[in-house]
Amino acid sequence: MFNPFTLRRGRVALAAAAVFAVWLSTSAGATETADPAPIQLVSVDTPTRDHKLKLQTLGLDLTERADRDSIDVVLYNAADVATLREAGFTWTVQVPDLALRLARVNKANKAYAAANDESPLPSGQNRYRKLDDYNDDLRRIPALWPDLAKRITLPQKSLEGKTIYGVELGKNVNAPEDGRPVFVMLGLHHAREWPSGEHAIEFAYDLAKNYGKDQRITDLLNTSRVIIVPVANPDGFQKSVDDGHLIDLREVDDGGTASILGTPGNAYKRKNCRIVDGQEPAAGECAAGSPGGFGAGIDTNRNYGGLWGGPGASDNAADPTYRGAGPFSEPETQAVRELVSGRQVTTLITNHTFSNLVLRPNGVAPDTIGPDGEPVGNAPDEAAMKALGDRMAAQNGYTSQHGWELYDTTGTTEDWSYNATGGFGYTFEIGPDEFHPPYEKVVGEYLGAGEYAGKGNREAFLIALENAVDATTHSMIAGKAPAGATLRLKKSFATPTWEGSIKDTLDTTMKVGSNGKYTWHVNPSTRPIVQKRQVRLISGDPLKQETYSGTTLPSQQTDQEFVVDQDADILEVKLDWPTPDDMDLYVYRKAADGTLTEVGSSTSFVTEKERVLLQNPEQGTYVLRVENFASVTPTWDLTASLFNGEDKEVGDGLIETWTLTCEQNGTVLQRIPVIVDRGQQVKADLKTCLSKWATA
Ligand code: 0X9
Ligand code: ZN
Repeated sequence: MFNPFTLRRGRVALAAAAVFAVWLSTSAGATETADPAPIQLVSVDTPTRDHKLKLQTLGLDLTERADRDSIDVVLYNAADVATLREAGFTWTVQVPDLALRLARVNKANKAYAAANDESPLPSGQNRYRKLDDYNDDLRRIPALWPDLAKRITLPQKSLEGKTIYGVELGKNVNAPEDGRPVFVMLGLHHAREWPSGEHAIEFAYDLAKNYGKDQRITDLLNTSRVIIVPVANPDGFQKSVDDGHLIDLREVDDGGTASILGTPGNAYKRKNCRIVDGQEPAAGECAAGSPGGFGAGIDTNRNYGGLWGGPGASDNAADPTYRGAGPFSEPETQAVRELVSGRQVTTLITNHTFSNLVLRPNGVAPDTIGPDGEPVGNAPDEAAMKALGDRMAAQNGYTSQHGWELYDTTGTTEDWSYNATGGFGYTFEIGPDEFHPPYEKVVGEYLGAGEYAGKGNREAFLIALENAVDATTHSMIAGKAPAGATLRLKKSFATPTWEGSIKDTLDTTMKVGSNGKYTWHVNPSTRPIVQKRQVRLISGDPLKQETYSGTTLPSQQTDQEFVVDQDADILEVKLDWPTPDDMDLYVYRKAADGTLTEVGSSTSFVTEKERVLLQNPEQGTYVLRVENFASVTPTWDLTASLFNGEDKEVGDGLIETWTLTCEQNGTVLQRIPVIVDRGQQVKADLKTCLSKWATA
């Protein structure tokens, strides 16, 4: 097996927790050889979307932290550095040695815990939890609030056989389902993103503690059920957090003589514990991992079924975004799938770190041609999801944007859950710049700090929960039915993957109350993915067209001016060249003083040609810039055209139904189809069921 650690001369093995190695320095100032290259966090210069997309093709470990001109990337070894350099990128080092950084964070965390018996968090927690701590909390919360909270067990165990626990909260939580809408919060899909679990479990404490004291929270838990699964990837998280806590490079800061040294082990592990597709990991195999713990496993956030296998997910098992052998091949994603398919989840948040973002569907850009041959477009609920995302992001100063705005992804949690169920779904990327920052920062992100004091993710989560109960953002079915009857809403359909489809079944139940009336908060009967979506397409012959040819040497650029001298719906700029290499295209608006503002750039991968589309281009001068990023063949053709546009509805425009059944002891007494749109309330008195029930 590959040994992830390199022994340092003059150091003797002292202790090993699992396979995480710790060494004791026996001689101060020993000459060190064969040190493993430190794991670094760097900011790669990516001034255009094309650079960003190109960076994504290199198999490196991209974070979500980016600004207009850069993306943060984790570099694990000399090979990663070489990959970046050979692709022509430049970068700035943010954290030169993540193990050292972790040693400092651990030190700060010890000091924080020593100085604060309790933090101001709802639970008073003052340090990062380990897996057992989460499992203790998931027992403790129901023990403390037995009528309000119950522990739940997800229907699948992790690959290493760990039970995935959650907690369900709501008034009379132990009574059968009574039609209240469900809010789901998930943490720790990615092993190293420790705050994502902390915020989830703290929200559970927050709700439980404040029920009956805070009117807003009381109302929310009277009218909803909240399901919180803080650790969706327990195998990976355990490796990351256990190794991370061990790092104690104490001589680095204080110059002590005896030093405990370690590599980061799995502290920066991202994925799950699938080492070989289709096989369960052997004992200890996952922990042995790979340098930094990053290589091994499947990215659970690329393994969901929605558009599985499409852009922004890798088919290479060594890559950080490895999608796995097939949609939902992993028990951890299957567990979440079954949870979400078995309840009416009207709003879902999946927590990650980092980059201070609130991301909403879709995971790929609207002009991406989807598996149906049409542009994917925006989500049909874009306006409402944007409004909610913006409101949540404002509580912590986060940026609210589409998932795809930084880089494409397919197979993510909310892209599946939203498109399969219609429940609104968001990814929170918690914290500005680290996977697991000093714990005090985690406290601040939750409660809000500085100008966000008293808001923070706590307030954002409460806003999300308010959305979950707000019937105008989902659907309702109500009517008369026999007291005590089980009602079932069921729907089976094909969820498109990138190259085919998988069968999904939503199957949810509730029990009719003693008054013989029911009100069921549900998701719309028609899924977003089959609804019509608006896409603006080119119509007719060009109003104006210019073609240019040129030559640009590698790493050089050529500018070409084009004047928009009439009203047009669309400006299309196309760049073509003879061989499948990489040329990039940028379009700038030229101001009167000659300054250039980028208004578009091409979005292609290495083997595709470049194309920019601008809607309603302002009249004036545009600069079309051709950059030879890596192409050996420097000749190109450029075409700029003005067109009238046509708004096209794409998508099947299907109307789907729920099948509503009324059951007595498992026997179906009535079955009806129900069509209900978002924001709509449908009345369905189950008269046949009532009459049969009476005689049964
Ligand atoms: O890449 C991911 O899975 C998420 N970011 S992270 O750094 N926590 O790994 C983002 C998922 C959704 N984001 C996009 N569609 N870009
Ligand atoms: Zn993540």
